[in-house]
Amino acid sequence: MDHRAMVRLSKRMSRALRHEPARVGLVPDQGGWVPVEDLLGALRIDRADLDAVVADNDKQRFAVERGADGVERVRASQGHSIPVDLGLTPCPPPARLYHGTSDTALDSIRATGLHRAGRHHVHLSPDEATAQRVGARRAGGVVVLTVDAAAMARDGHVFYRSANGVWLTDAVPAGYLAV
Ligand code: HQG
Repeated sequence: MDHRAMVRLSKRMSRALRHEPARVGLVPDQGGWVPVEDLLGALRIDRADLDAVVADNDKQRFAVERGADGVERVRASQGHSIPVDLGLTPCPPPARLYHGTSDTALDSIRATGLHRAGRHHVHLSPDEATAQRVGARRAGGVVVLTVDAAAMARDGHVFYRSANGVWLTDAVPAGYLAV
């Protein structure tokens, strides 16, 4: 598979595992897992292609695990809009985290802080370079906001770290943000 085919398949897998499983006849369990065989059938792909996307994916979006029942399952590590309990345990964050967004969102973010939009959590990056890439997905100029995660943690906000290193929290009030 060439790079473009990998990106295309990664997007189809994201859609099936994070947003619209029913569209392709999948029913993820509470943790968001589906049997690997079911995903292969639903997307009409072979195992080698799935493994290639799971292994090479730039962001390690997907995880494969064998359950106690011997069945191999796959899920997205974060980014869902369907209800899912990822079973993450709260984790003390680094002092600073970063959020990449568009300058067109700045006024609104200054007024109301960061919201989770359609996803389960606000997504924060561990470094500025990653946040830059996240923000570059939006139209407009990229802005990287610095989040005072140390202060948030002190004030009782809970953070989680997904299997692929994305930091998650429910919301970031404007007072903890700096441009
Ligand atoms: C913005 C991708 C106005 C927020 C990425 C963002 C990430 C506000 C957008 C992951 C706002 C939500 C998540 C407010 C937040 N006013 N705009 N008060 N609060 N926003 O896609 O963080 O490729 O749901 O800044 O790389 O961009 O899917 O979140 O622009 O890791 O694996 O509302 O998704 O990963 O957009 O991206 P998103 P995000 P994947």
